[in-house]
Amino acid sequence: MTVLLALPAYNEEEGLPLLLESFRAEMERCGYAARAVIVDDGSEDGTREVIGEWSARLPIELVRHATNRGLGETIRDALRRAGELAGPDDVIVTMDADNTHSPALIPQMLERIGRGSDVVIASRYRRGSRVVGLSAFRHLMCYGARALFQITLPIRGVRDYTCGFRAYRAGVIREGFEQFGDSLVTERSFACMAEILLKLSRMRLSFAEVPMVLRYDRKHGASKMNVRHTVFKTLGLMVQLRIAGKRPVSKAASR
Ligand SMILES: Nc1nc2c(ncn2[C@@H]2O[C@H](COP(=O)(O)OP(=O)(O)O)[C@@H](O)[C@H]2O)c(=O)[nH]1
Ligand SMILES: [Mg+2]
Repeated sequence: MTVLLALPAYNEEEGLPLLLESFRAEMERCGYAARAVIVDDGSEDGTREVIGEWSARLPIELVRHATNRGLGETIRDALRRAGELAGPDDVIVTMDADNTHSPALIPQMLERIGRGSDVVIASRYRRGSRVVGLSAFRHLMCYGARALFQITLPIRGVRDYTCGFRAYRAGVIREGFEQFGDSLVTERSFACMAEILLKLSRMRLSFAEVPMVLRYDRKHGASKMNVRHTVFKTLGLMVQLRIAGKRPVSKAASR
């Protein structure tokens, strides 16, 4: 089994090397084969150089966007490429590239996949979860999103719809693209994380969560999330998917 790390990266020269080092060390400690797909979304800082340096220490496939296209297209390209590269027993892990998520949680996520889950979310809303360093305002926004999603579009086993730290059985991602094509991810904004989950939930999968400690205090620089825009887009997504219903959707019907 290989762990394929699929990373969206936009101007992450500070966090990315720290994340890659702890990922590599954790995979080595547990004896997992590891590789990474990193989509550099038109970064203007040293992200590309960091990836170049790290390619000698970890098998990395770099996908480059010439200009900044936003998280949606970036995570879509990362997942699609990881799905193409993955073998049948492999696991695809997505994380933020800003070193606020800890790879030490990956073995627990893999264990849940080993026990039959298809998608495992590192969740901020389980016993033992903790969020360090996030503003009260962002807390409130995240909590509001959680409450609204759980009421309007519940998925069994899911409380954290928006966190970017997840493990997917590789076949789930391949099947997701077969079913939905590019429309697996249509949101450009941060709302794409919820969109992916809600679309996959139409495929009769098993979802699980493990408690995460989010170390937002480790973040270098400001968040790239435009909160107002994200709230607006997220509400739009809720309405759209709520109207579409939760029935299984074929590729043709989802276009
Ligand atoms: N491709 C792309 N990735 C982005 C963009 N903005 C943020 N990201 C990536 O998305 C992830 C989440 O962004 P981040 O700033 O950590 O958001 P926060 O943790 O919610 O405040 C990180 O890996 C970023 O590099 C963007 O415009 N394009
Ligand atoms: Mg982050």
